Amino acid sequence: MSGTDPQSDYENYLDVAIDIENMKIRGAGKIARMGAYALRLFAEKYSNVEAVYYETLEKAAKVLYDTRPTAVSLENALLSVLNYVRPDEKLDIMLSDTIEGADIFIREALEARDGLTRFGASLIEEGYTVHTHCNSTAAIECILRAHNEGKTITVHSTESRPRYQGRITSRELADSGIKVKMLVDSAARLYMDDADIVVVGADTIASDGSLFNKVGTWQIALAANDAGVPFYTCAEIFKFSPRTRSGIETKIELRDPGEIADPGDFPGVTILNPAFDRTPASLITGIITEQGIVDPGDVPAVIDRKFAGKKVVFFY
Ligand code: RUB
Repeated sequence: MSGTDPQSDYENYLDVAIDIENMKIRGAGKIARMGAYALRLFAEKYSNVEAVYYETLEKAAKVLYDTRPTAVSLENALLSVLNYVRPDEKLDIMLSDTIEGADIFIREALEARDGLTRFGASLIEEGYTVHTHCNSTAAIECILRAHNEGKTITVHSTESRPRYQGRITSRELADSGIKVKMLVDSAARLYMDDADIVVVGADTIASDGSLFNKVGTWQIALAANDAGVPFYTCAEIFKFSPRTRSGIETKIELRDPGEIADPGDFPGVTILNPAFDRTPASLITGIITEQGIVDPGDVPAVIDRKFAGKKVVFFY
């Protein structure tokens, strides 16, 4: 999960796509950086002088986009590279622009994540119990920063069935010396009375201020609301969805039922495996970004500022 992830050993952009799809590469921030890196790789290895480069680049971006359609971070990373390349340029310029566009996105994405931790950590006070869900690097970095500032913190970490990313979070925070209590997802309400704040990650912030994040987040937000606990999501602004401004909805990724149980053991049963859910704006206290804490009602203005003049609908 470090800042060095894109310098990995991949030979081909398709291998990156495969590993995003099978979740070897996961988490909204990381898949975005690796998506940009995959287009960089595409340009580095490009040898097909017969084809129209920009069209093949768009096709490669579409293949990458289709791997995890809920996280707008990936889509925005790909758009950011595509927007950086001018289709009427000479091939060598387009190739070097693809590489430069990817590098810029990756650098700015990491800066954004680092930037938001200042605001996230300031919300976590001495002696707080923080509830988090799944495995969000942005949320973890906020918690670690508060811990490194000398605050004594306890973390409640829901394990996040079926892929158990919450276990990664629990180990990571415990290894850093933070007191962690891990609970099954369905115990979230039971222990919410002991929490002071909820801090989770984000795959997409839609224009109505709602949050798409790991399935179970919505229930945690409802539990927090019921218990009077503030609920925050960490979202670098590249996780805000400009396309939802024009009414194109965010799809919830449905994954293989086999991740939950062997369908052969349940004849006649349909196993549902949504990877994400949508938490409405009314349950969100604030969105922790690199620009400060954003009120869900201010999301359209943030989107309009960030994406002004950019082409934002490619894959629909
Ligand atoms: C991970 C998840 C994370 C967000 C944010 O889901 O929902 O909360 O992606 O992560 P999955 P980050 O494991 O299915 O990718 O803060 O690291 O960008």
